[in-house]
Amino acid sequence: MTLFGPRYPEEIAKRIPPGQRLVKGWPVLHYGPIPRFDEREWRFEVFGLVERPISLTYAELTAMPTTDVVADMHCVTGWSTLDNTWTGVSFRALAEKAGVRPEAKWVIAHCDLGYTSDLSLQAMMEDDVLVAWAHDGEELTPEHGFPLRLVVPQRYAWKSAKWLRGLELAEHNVRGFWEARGYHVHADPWREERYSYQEGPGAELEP
Ligand SMILES: Nc1nc2c(c(=O)[nH]1)N[C@H]1C(S)=C(S)[C@@H](COP(=O)(O)O)O[C@H]1N2
Ligand SMILES: [Mo]
Repeated sequence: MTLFGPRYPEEIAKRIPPGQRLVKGWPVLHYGPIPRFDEREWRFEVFGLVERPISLTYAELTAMPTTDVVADMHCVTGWSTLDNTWTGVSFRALAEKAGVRPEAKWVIAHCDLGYTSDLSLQAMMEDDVLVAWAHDGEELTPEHGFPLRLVVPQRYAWKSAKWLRGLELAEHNVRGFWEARGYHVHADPWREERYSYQEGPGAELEP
């Protein structure tokens, strides 16, 4: 029970993780400039420990069977938004298409201009993880990640990498942009996994 700060109706309150507050609208948050999109040279790739590496044009990717996911979003700086509808292709569908090798334990997201994030394959295989190009029925705007972003609803939003260009399957973890700067490898907001000092010794061995 918090004495100060917002009070939410019970239905809403139970959807807001500890230390988070609801915001109006949809904040824009990222490090660095917004990359520009050149459809002729743009490819989305799934590579690394896979049987059949994937390289798709934007038209090919968006022609794949699509999925809609309704999900909440939690930024580690403290803001949350509820009931975002994302449209895209599920990670599971991509993993199946590529044929993930049994040694793969981690997924590294690669973005334009060098941003990366990492997650365990186990976290990525949740059924609400997708690569998305639309939000609430509208094409993503450039500041929110157009033409493509990763969405991992059950982890803090820095894992939902914008301007996504590739997903790499790996046996060993490679810490991403924020993970290398003191943020948690697993980033579950319900466990308040914000900072790397909270990680147990086996965090990068046992997802
Ligand atoms: N490529 C890239 N993706 C990124 C970031 C970034 O700096 N670069 N910031 C992350 C962070 S910290 C958050 S909270 C969300 C914010 O997404 P939004 O701007 O669409 O709200 O994007 C994430 N994805
Ligand atoms: Mo964030």
